[in-house]
Amino acid sequence: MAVNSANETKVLCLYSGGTLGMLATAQGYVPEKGYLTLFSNSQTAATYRNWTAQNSPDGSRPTSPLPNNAKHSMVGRAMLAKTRAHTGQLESHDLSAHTLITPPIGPNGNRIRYSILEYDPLLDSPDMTSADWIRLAADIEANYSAYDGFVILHGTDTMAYTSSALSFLLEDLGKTVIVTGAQVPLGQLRNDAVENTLNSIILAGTYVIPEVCLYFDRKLLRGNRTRKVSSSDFAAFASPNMDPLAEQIDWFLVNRPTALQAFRAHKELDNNVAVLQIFPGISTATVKAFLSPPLRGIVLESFGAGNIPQREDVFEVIKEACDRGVVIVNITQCTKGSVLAYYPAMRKLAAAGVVSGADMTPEAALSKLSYLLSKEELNTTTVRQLMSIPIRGEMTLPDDSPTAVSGQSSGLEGIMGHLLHLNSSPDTIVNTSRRDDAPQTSSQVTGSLPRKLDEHDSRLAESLLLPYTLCLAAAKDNLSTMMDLIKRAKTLSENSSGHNRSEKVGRNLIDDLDSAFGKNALHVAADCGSKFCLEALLQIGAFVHTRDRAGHTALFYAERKSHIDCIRILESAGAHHGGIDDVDEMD
Ligand code: ASN
Repeated sequence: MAVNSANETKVLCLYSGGTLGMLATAQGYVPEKGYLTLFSNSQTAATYRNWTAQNSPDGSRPTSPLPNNAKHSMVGRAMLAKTRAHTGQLESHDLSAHTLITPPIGPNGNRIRYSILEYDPLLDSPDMTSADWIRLAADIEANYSAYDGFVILHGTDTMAYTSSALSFLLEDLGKTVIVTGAQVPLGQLRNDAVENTLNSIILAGTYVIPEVCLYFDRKLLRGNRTRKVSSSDFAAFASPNMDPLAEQIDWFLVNRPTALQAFRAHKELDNNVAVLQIFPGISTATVKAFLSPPLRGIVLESFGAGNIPQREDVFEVIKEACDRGVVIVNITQCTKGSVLAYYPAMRKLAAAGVVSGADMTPEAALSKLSYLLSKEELNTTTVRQLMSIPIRGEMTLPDDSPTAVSGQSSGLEGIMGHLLHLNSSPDTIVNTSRRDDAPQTSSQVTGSLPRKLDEHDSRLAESLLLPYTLCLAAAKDNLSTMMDLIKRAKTLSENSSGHNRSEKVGRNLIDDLDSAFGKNALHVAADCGSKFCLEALLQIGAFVHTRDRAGHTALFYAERKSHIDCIRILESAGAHHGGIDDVDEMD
C-alpha cells in the first residue's frame, strides 16, 4: 500500500461518468474514455504552476515534483480488492503509480495525493441503476483503509438519487465521501467541472466529514437532502429543508457517528419500490395498480403538508395494501416543508398504516425504502418505524428541537471562574478590596480594583481554556470533568451569536488540534490509555480517523503504548492502520 508523508492525505476519485468528462460530438455530449483524467493532469499542473510562482521567489520548482506520475488510472474494479494478510481487512490495488498531487492546501498546508479510478463504461447518469450504486459502495469499501477520503464524479441528472442511496449503503461511515459533477464539460471554455472537481478533492482530503455529501457550486450539502433544481444553472442543486454543511463548515450540522461500529458497505437494494405522485382526480385503478405486487414499498407524494383527496375508495385500497405489508411513506410534493398532521385525510392515512416521511426528498425516501426492505432481518413494523425517523440525517422530525443543555456551572468551571474572578459579584470584589486584613491582589498593588470580567471577556477566557482542560481531563481519564467541559462548551456556543471564538470552541471542542501539541482529546486519551474518556469521546461523535498534526490517528498512539483496551475500543469503532502510521511503525 502507498503511504502518506505526515502532511499528505490521500483521496480516491471514482469516476462513474456524467457531463463533466463528456465530449461535444455531432450527436451531442457523449462520455469519452480517458478524457477527464487527461484534463485533470493539466489542470493540477496549472494550479501547481500558479502556486509555484506565488510561493517560490525565483519561480523555480520545489523539490517534490508534480504530477507524481501523469498517467491516469484505468484500473478495473475486479483488480481492487485483495486481502490484507495481517489485519484481515480489504486493501486496494496499489494506485500509487497513478497518483497526482496538489500543492500545499488548506488550513494545515496538506498536500493531497489523489488517484482517479475510471469506470468502464462511463455512464450518462440516467442510465445508472441500483447495481451501479452498489458497485460504488463496494469500491469504497474495498479501498476504505487505503484512502482518507473519496470523491465520486457523477452525472447531475441522478446525482441526488446516488447520493441518497450511498448514504444508506455506507454503514457507520467514518470518512468523507463527496459526490460531484458538472453542468458543462471540462472541455468547454466556461465550465464548472474544474472547480467542482478540485474543490471536492480538497474538501475530501482536508476534513473528516463522515457523511455522503454533494458538492456543487461552492456548497457542500448533505447528499440525502439534495434535489436537482436546475437543468442548466451552475447552482444546480438545493437542499431545501437543511442548510448547507459547508460554505464555511458547520460542525454542528455534520453527522457524528456515535456507535462503536466499524464501517461496512451494505450491498443489496430491493428494487420493488416506486414513487406515486398524487394528482387531482387520480383514479382508484391507478392507485391500486401502483400498490399491487411485486411492489413492497411506495413513496406517496402528497399535496402540501401531506394531504390527499378525501375519497373512501382511495383510502380503502391504501389500507388493503398496508394490511398486505406494503410500506407506504407519505412525503410532500412541495420542494420545501414537511408532512404534518393538519388535515383529516392525513389522520386517515396514518390509521390505514401509512407512515410520515416528514421532510424527506423523494430521492432519499425511495432509496431508504429500497435499502431497508433489502434487509431480511427487519420485519415490516421495523421498516415502518425506521422510515419515520432519521437514520442518516435524511429527515427532520417536525417536533425536533435541539436538546437544551443546562448552563449550570461545572465544578471545573467553578474553579476556572474563581481563578479568573468570573463568579465574584461586584459587591464581593469591592468589600474584599476594602478589608484591611485581606491579602492584596495584584490589581490592588498596581492600584486598580479587580474588575468583574464582563460576559464577553469571561466567555473568551473560558473558551481559550476549555480545549486545554479537555485534553487534561482526557489524559487523566477523568470522565465526569470531561463531560462537564463538553456540556459547558455547548452552552457557550449556544449562547453566543456569530462566528466568534466561543461559538467555534463550542462547535469544535472535541476536534481541536491546537491545544495539546497538535493532538485532539481522542489522541490524548489513546496516548494515555484513558479508556473511559476514549470510549465516551467516540460515543459523542469524535472522529476515529482524524489525524493529528504529525499525521497519526488515535490508534497509532494506543498501539505505541500497548494500551490494549484502548486499541480494542478504537478498532470496534473502525480504526485501522494506514498512511504515516505504517511508516513510523517500521521505524
Ligand atoms: N446527463 C448528464 C448526466 O447526468 C447531465 C450532467 O451531468 N450535467 O450524466
